[in-house]
Amino acid sequence: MGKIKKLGYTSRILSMFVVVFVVSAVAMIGTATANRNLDWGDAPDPEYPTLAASNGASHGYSNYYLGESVDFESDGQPNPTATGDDTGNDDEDGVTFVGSLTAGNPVTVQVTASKSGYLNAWVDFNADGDWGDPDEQIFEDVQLATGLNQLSFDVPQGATTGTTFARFRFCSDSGMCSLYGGDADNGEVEDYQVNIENTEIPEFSTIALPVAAILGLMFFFNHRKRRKD
Ligand SMILES: [Ca+2]
Ligand SMILES: [Ca+2]
Ligand SMILES: [Ca+2]
Ligand SMILES: [Ca+2]
Repeated sequence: MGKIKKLGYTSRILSMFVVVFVVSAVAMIGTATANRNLDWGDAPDPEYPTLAASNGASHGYSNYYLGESVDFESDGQPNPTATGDDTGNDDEDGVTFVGSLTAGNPVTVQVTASKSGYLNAWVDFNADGDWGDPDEQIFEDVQLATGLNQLSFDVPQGATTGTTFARFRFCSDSGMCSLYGGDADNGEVEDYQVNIENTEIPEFSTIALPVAAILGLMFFFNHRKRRKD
């Protein structure tokens, strides 16, 4: 009986130790999560998911970033021009559009990566406040090399002319930041205001005069040449 009683006492001590260990481990994980330094976007919210309350994009602070640097914020930094993260240390420095965005045409974009990793990006081509419409994801887990990467994407024929917004997310692994909202273990999010320019053919009156002038000059010189002959 004494032995059984002793075993019961030992197992109670062991159980208590296990409970204390598990509770401490959970508390430590919770503290680590709460204290993570995160990078957030700055596209206007609403409509775009930028703030934590809107399931905005966030990335654990790491050595995977776009451009020359990444900083961390306590929450998204939305403003009307997607420049809320540019104050102080401007870390929105990894993406350069070469030339203008025009409907139906390709655009070159230069993206600088701190390490080899994966890029996902979106442009709100119909300017309806989301990046969820068909063809709005312009890069899907595209592997980047360390340094400068020259990429291109097509602006859809039906893209809405005017101001809209783009989001670029970069991280270490494929699939880690393939959605435009939500948390990723590492990397960076950079949001940009972009302009889709008008490609309409100029009105007849604006092209008729130069064309008439050229034709007139051609006729004049041709006429003079024939008189000399
Ligand atoms: Ca930042
Ligand atoms: Ca950056
Ligand atoms: Ca959209
Ligand atoms: Ca920005």
